[in-house]
Amino acid sequence: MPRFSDTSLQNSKPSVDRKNRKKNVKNIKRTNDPAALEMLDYTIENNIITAFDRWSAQQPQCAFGYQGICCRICFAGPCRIKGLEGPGSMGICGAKDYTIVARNAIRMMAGGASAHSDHGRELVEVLYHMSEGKAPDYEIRDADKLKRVAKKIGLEIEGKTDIELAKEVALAAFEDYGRHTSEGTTFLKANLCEKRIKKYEETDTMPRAIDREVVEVMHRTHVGVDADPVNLIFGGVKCSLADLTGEQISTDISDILFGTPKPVMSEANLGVIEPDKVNIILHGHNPVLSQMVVDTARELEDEAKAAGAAGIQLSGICCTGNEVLMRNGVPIATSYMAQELAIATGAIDVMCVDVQCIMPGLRNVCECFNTKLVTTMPISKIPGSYHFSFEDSKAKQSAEGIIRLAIETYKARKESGRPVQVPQFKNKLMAGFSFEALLDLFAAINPDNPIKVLTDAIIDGEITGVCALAGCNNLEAVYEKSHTDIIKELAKNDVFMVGTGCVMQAAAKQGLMNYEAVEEYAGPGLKKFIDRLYEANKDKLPDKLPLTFHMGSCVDNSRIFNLWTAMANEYGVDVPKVPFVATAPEGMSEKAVAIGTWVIASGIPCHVGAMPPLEGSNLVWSVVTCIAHDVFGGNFILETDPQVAAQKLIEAVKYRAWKLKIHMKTAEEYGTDLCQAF
Ligand code: MSK
Repeated sequence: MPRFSDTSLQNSKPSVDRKNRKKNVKNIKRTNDPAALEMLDYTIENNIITAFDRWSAQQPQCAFGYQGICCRICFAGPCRIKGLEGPGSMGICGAKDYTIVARNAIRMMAGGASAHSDHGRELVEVLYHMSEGKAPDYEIRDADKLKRVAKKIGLEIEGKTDIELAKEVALAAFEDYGRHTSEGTTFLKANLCEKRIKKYEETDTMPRAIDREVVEVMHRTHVGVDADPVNLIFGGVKCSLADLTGEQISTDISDILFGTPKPVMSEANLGVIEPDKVNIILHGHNPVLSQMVVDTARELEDEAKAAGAAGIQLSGICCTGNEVLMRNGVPIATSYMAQELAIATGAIDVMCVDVQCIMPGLRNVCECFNTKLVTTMPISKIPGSYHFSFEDSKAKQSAEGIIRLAIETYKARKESGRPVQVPQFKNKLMAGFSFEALLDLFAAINPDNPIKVLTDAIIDGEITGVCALAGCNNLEAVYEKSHTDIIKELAKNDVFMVGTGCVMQAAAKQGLMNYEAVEEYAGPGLKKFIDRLYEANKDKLPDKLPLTFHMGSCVDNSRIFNLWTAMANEYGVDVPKVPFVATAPEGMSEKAVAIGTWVIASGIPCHVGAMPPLEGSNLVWSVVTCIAHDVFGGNFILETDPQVAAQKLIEAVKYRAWKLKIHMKTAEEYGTDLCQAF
């Protein structure tokens, strides 16, 4: 096989340049999701304004902001870069395009790191309060994971009770937020391979403490501080690795408190809403309250029936949805961009939200349908909504209050006789693939060294490599089409896919997370691999295995990081040599920017399909698409066409597998150590 089968793809520029990215702004039906399309007909007909209308109203968007060359950091501005030369080529302070683009980008990383790690901090507080007897509704649901995490971060576990250990784990996590020394964050270092630790130490990108790195980014981007784009970006990398620390803490502690996910069956898309039941949507990110609602809903089923309902139907949106799907099989209603369309069905009694990715626009749609919008976190309120303040000392009481409000709203809905419009689209799915659950599948084939099942499948050519699917929705692309196009193309080319976040909700909703999709889309090698895993595990699985393996919410990208680290350790190489790629076909949030950055700093090529605001500086563009590869082994692939993007990802993963195989073969043939310099 040649080094690259198509060298035209080895170009850091996107296939369509900025000026030729044409969008039909009058057609707001920008999706391939049949349920969303039906609801858009309904909202258009009934003058209900949603994100799809607002996207159209925002066109054309500001070209300066789109390219990242608008600076609003001080109020001498806003300044824009208006040309290549003269005074208009700089901000008032003299900041050039590269400084402005780099500052804006790393402020996004700090925003993302704050969100993920503050989510983690809530969990650490619950764990700590539980260990002190101050959060009586919580318990340790996975004591084995508690011990594994404790051991991994270097705690002595012998002779300690689970509660004692929980407290020590919580204290170690708190330390990662506010350490004043510079040895690096514990939860990150404990999960990195040796070569990455060295890399981050050499490049001064090892995060010292989460809060400190966020503060440092805010400081260095203040007017009149750091103007060097490369220095700024390295600061952003350090902050993004602090984000990864926060994600690892979130995942580990969620699993300890609520259980480590195992394969579970469910359904996805708006068809999961059942008008004759009390419908509660759980939306946001943090499972501390939503898990309590799930547990309490089972207990209050009879109250719902006494109110005339057929029961309580919970469903999820965004990553709270992913959390309760992974652990409890709660169905997915829809993903980020269609959150208002779920309310427009008229069948939702309560939408309970916590933090992140909650559109303020929900409020107006709720008003049309008498849906109660319930906010639960002190930092996340929406004018006109109900607020049930979450406190971990009385979590169950809050959950009961929310469910009873939904029962009352159901009664009013039925009495009003208001018609509902629930699209009859839904698909079967299998989710619940934590890192541990994946290893468990592999262990049925190789109990002594489970990860070898995956690494060998690549070396033997059964599968091409692995791709992480991650990220959001962005109407810059056609909602969910980029996700589904890329998944189908990767499947055809035998790429094993794991994923998190809203991309996995697209996969689930559109029937790409079940075995039927394996039969329809998988190439022969991928199908053989998935069938082989199923055959070895069929006694303990609820169904045949899916095409795409759902690993959880945004913070659970840490599970994917654990997977590629295990693969690197098994191959005996650093991560940049592992045949692994990543894609965020519709990246949108600051969290996605932070994730993408630590993905490339881990040594993984990362595609982003909605253009981040970087095109205003050729220098910054070349740092993130090319130089990052030289330093960290990973780089961004910024490509808006999903078909071209899929080909670029396939080329990248094939090239890595090709190189690894050659070096492994050579080492074997000559009885030498595996070369580390390729
Ligand atoms: S919810 S961050 S839109 S994945 Fe995690 Fe979806 Fe992106 Fe929010």
